[in-house]
Amino acid sequence: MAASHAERNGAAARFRLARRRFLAGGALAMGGAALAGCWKNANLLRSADAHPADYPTVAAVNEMGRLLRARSGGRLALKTYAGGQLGAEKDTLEIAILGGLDFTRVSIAPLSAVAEEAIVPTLPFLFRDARHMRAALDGPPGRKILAALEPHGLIGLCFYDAGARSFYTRGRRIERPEDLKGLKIRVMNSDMFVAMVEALGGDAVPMPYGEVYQGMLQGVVDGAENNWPSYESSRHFEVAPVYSLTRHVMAPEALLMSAKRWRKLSASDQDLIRECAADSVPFMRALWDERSRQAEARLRAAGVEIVAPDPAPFVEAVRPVWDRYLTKPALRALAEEIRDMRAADA
Ligand code: GTR
Repeated sequence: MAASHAERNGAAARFRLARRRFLAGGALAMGGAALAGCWKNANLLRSADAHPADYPTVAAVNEMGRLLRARSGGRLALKTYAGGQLGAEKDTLEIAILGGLDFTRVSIAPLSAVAEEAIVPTLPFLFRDARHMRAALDGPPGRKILAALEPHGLIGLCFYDAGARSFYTRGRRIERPEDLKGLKIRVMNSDMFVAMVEALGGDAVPMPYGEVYQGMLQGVVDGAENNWPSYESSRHFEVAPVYSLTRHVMAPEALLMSAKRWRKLSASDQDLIRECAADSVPFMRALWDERSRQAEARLRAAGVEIVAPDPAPFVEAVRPVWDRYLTKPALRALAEEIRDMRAADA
């Protein structure tokens, strides 16, 4: 059904507000400038990651750095600051936009406040499986989404896998959407995630990843949602040992470069960076598949209680979220282009 003018205006206003909120950070702007001042070696590029050093996203960016160093004859190098050392994803994004950080690897979810196109791959139940997701992101839809970031100060280099996210709680089994009622569920910094959890009946609490363990321990939130590898490496399973396989979102990761830094590079170095980023993707996917299998096996062995709900009522409950975020015809067309990819293409 076509969205009314009022609905379209409402969505646009919500987006502008989210974007303003996102970019309003005086202290961070100063932090960014200070960080930029420390960068002595112009050929050493820095990247940030919320995950620990052994996580597949960090390994993939390190692999990209290895390729970059080798292919530039040692002229360009890349260092990753893992474990959230440079701040939460929202902060590193902001610092990269301001030019204080060269790269950042983040979930695509907080980018929804930067460019509306980034909302599309975070829509619930958009991708059928990993194969569909990879085909969509490697193809024209993925290229459109990465290119949409450029006017907002970020060069979208590539997507990495992040599997499917499922809910986990301190005790309640989530078998039907009603089971989320009255539960405070931590979500990433994304209005779409807030809307999704609310559509399912839960109370959404946006919170940086690094604070979730304590948040659950202290009962500030009752649960969260994430993929197997993050659920394991963050040790969230220790405080929230009931994992319900809702697989509601397959929001990918993105590797981004600061457009300010990008513009200072020669065209050939820009090409080289794009090429090395693209070549790190198959490396990451192989690591990801292996890590997901291992994490699931280790969590099962550790005694996590696993619930396998029927997805149908969850799919039904989040339908209004699609309508709410796809009021612009171009965004709806992008989502439908992905949804309708034939099995042969995906
Ligand atoms: C992980 C993702 C991180 C971060 C985290 C979160 O799956 O890899 O980039 O976004 O989820 O929930 O904040």
